[in-house]
Amino acid sequence: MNLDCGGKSLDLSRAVIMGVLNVTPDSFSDGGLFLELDQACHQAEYMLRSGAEIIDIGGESTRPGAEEVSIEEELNRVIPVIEKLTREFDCVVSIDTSKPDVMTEAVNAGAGLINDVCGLKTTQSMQAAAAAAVPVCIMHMQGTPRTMQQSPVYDDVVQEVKSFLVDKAQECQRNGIDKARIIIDPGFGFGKTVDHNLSLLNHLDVLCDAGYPVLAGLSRKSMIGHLLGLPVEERMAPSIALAIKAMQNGAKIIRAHDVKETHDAIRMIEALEQ
Ligand code: 9MG
Repeated sequence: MNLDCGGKSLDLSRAVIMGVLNVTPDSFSDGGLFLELDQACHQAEYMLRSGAEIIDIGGESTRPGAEEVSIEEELNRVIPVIEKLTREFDCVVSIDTSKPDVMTEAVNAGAGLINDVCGLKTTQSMQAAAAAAVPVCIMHMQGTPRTMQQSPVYDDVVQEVKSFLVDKAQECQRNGIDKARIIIDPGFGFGKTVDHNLSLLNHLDVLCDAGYPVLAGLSRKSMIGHLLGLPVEERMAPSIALAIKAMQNGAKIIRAHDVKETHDAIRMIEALEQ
């Protein structure tokens, strides 16, 4: 299955890696390391050389309790990076935002995918994504980034997340977003306890059965800290283990910070399974 990202095609017959590039001063796991334009582009280049096929650029942290950022500030952070990356590299750039104006400007600047952790919650974001005519990743979140980890509750997390995503995908199609442009994502860590995350990961095939490519973002997430007691800077190996599990359960896009290591591990598993 191919995903047409504004002229660049992604082959999703096997799992591809989306490298994380945060251009925020407060991002939870890399602390705004890549704030400067040149540094950001060097990091992106390293991720592309290491096997990333998508670079996901975020100008506002989604970590619980993070400061909100104005549209202007978010645009100032992401647009120069998108322009430089799309000028210099042959890659798919994804814009991690929930703001309709940022979606529009980012796609005008060359972004080929919209990644909205709020799942196109507002009419304006739905309209902006429809007009942008690039693929959209709709993610499930219970609550808001500020409140999401305050006792999330589900009767059946897998079925509830699946039905939210299927309903949302249908709403997207009613609003003019082609089915072939929709990616779904259970939103690991977004309004979920460790048990909820484990159920979703172990039953990811149930989400895949909905008929949309599934994106999994597990890299460096706090569930690793809860399960293994490791700080963020020591979560690479468990993140890779989770990425492999997600791939084996059907995920087609793996969102990762440690691209080279994740890519090598995934390709090795594929080689073993061939
Ligand atoms: C921006 N961001 C942080 N975590 C994420 C996840 O799990 N999925 C997606 N789509 N985006 C994420």
